Formats: sequence, structure tokens, C-alpha cells
Amino acid sequence: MTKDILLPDLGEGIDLVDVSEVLIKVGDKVAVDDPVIVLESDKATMEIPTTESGIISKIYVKDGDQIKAGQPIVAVDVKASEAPKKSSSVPETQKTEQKITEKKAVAEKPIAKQDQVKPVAETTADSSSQILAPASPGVRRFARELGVALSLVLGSGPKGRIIKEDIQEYVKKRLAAKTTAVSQQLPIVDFSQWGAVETVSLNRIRRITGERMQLSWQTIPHVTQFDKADITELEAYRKALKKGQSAKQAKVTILPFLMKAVVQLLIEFPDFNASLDPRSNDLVRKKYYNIGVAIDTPRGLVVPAIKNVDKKDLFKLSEELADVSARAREKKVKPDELVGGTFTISSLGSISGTYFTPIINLPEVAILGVSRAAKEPVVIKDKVESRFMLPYALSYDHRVIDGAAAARFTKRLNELLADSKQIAGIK
Ligand code: CAO
Repeated sequence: MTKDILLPDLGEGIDLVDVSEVLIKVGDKVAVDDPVIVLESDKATMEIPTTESGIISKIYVKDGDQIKAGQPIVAVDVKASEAPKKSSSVPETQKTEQKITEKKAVAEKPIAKQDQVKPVAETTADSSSQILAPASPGVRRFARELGVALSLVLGSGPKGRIIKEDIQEYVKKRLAAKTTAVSQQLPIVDFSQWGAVETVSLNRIRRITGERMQLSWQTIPHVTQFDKADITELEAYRKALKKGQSAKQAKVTILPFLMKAVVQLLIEFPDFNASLDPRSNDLVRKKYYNIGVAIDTPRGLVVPAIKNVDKKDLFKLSEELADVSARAREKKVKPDELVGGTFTISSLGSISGTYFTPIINLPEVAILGVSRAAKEPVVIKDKVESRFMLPYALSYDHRVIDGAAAARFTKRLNELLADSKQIAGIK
């Protein structure tokens, strides 16, 4: 008996997606959960597994096809074979795994269910892909082959459409820039001449994050403004809130307070919730408030955007944060959750440190880097008091934001954070 394996729903907002690789061929034996194809969007690479064991009798898709949920991917002859389980090592599975490893764009384990599609290679701080680039499937494929993120390419076709020549031009420029800016200056050193070394290849997330960070650092004139907020009352209020929570509820940390305060500020200072259009150099102010949150995962940084933060209360935000950070660490964030951010918060507060200089999450224009709050002596009306102080840093794009505006922003942030009830009341 033959069964068609259908493409599962990939999550809100994802309609068509490109097939970047077919991992099996007709006649291959597969077990439940074996990946059969790899899909690729601008933001993520996803393995799609089979939900049936057996022999592949038909493949409906090929590399470069655009497919949508519900469409058949492969047909499996379920009676034709006693297909082995994933744990048993059969040649076909090994081959598939080997292929995947070679690609360096896949997860270590297959995913459990077909409907739990996991992004395995999110572009972490790559919120620039939120400017979805119009391009034909052929051009997308060409870009993919060269490892070019379409979001970085300026389209010269009609209505800004990206054409093949744009990709070639982009690659030429990047190569030239790399040669002069980086490669020529960096000596290649054989470290093994002084002792044992180990060479580890960076996973895709770290490579993409690195590229994005480098691009942001090299193209945006960053300025970082440091400040400290007195969150003594906020912390007391937060602890009281926590006490009233049931065990089932996600704990309210400082982060949701910061998200609410930041959104209030983005409303008051719209230039901070904007992007520069690289074609016209116009400032595009966004009227929605999606806060990217940097999440530390074993594979590197992942930055999902919590959507419409202005419409959510502290409990809802805590719930979403707990959920998305758990899923980010389990590689279960969906591609559409990684796009659409308008401002990013990177919090190292639960770990350690006093100040760091966050790199702007391109194409946003500012980012808040939060360090660990601690009690310290503060002079208030000539008296020394113990206050709970939160050190933070605001990095901003000086092409868009002036120092005075940034100082007003942080001053106002301090005011808001000193008034936790006001934050809690912001709907
Ligand atoms: N000061 C003092 N304590 C803080 C704090 C701060 N700024 N921020 C968080 N904490 C406390 C929390 O309140 C919580 O304490 P309680 O148990 O008493 O409530 C504890 O630290 C643990 O917090 P958490 O990590 O579970 O939750 P969070 O909301 O603060 O952070 C997340 C969530 C996902 C942002 C975090 O887990 C994380 O991944 N941080 C790292 C981000 C990162 O790597 N950024 C760097 C990017 S540049 O390379």
C-alpha cells in the first residue's frame, strides 16, 4: 500500500517555501522521522521527515520547487519493506545523515512528528530578512547556491525585484570588500607549531550571526549610551507579583517590564522604531511594536521577535518569553517567529556583568543591552541609600539618532522603570 506524505503546516505567514534539497531517491528505505527533504526560507532551513516507514516509491518534488502545506512530497510503499528504526544504522539512513552533516545546515536528530517542523538554522540576529526581498525562484536558488542572504541585496529590477545580476554585483562587492578589509590584514597562522590545537567548524547559526554582526558593525556608525535605572520599586512589585502567581504561570522576570517600558518609549520616540531604506535613505517608521529578544542557546544566539508587545500585559509577555526561549533551545522556533522585529533587547541580566556594547540588529536602528541589577549605595537627597540599580546600554545608529535623542530616551527609560505600576498599567 502506498501512502503520500504531505507537507505539514509550517506556521503562520509561511505560504510558499523552497525545496533546497531532496534527501532520498526512489527505492530508498525510510523509517518514521527520517528526513526526506530540506526546505529553505530566507530565515531558516527545515528538515521534513516522513511519517511512514517503507520504500520511497515516488518523489513529487525536486530541488528548487516552491511548495505549500498539504502538497504531497513523496509516496511511501509501506508494505514493501520492514523499514528499520532511526536508531538502527542502515546504510540509507547513514547516507542521509552524512549528506545532512556535509551540508552543515541540519539538526543532529530527526524531529519527532511531521507537524513539529523545526527550524534548524535560524538566521539569528538577521531581522533584515523581514524586508522580504522579491525575487524569482531561480534567483533565490542562485543566491542560495552562493550563500547570499537575499535580504542584503538591493534589487534593480521592476519594483525593486532582485535579478541575477544584482546577486553577482553583491558577491563582487563583498569579495572586494573582504579582500581589502579583512583577508589582506589577517595573517594565516599555523598555531600547531606551538602545541596541540583543535579545529572546530562553526555551525550555521554562528556563521550567519557572525556575518550579520560584522555587516552591522561595519556599516552602521554605532554609538553606545550607558545608564543605570533605579528599579528598587520595580523589583519589589515584581516579587509581589511573583508571589501571587500560580505554579503553572510563567514567572515574571525583569525582561517583560523592560519590553513594556521600551514599547512606551518607541511610541514616544518613533525614530527608534524605524529602519533606513538602503535604496532611498528614507527612514521607515513602523507603527507596530515587535520586540526581538536575544536568546542564548547551545547552538548560538537566536532572536525571535515577540509580536505586538504594546497589546500584551506582563503575564502574557512572560508566558510568550518562557515558551519561545524553551523552544529556541529545543530548535523548535518557526521561521515566521524570527522575522518582523522592530527593536531588540539583549539581556545578560540573569548571568553577570556590568555593561556591554550590543551590536544593532540590522536593519533596526537601536538595541538595548541589559546587564545584571544589583544593590548599591546611591546618594538621594544627601543621604546614602541602598538601591537596586540596573545597568544598561543603548546602542544606536548615529545616522538616524542623535546623541541628545538617545540621552532623552535613556532618561525617560529610567523614569518609566522607576514607576513599575505605570509600566504594568501600559496596555
Ligand atoms: N538583573 C538581575 N536579575 C535578573 C536580570 C537582571 N537584569 N535579568 C534577569 N534576572 C533574574 C530573573 O529575574 C530571574 O530571577 P528570579 O528567578 O528571581 O525571577 C533569573 O535572573 C533568571 O532569569 P531568566 O534567564 O530565566 O529570564 P529572563 O527573562 O531574564 O531572560 C532570556 C530570558 C531568554 C533572555 C535569557 O534566558 C537569555 O537567554 N539571556 C541571554 C541573552 C544573550 O545571550 N544576550 C547576549 C547577546 S550578545 O551576544
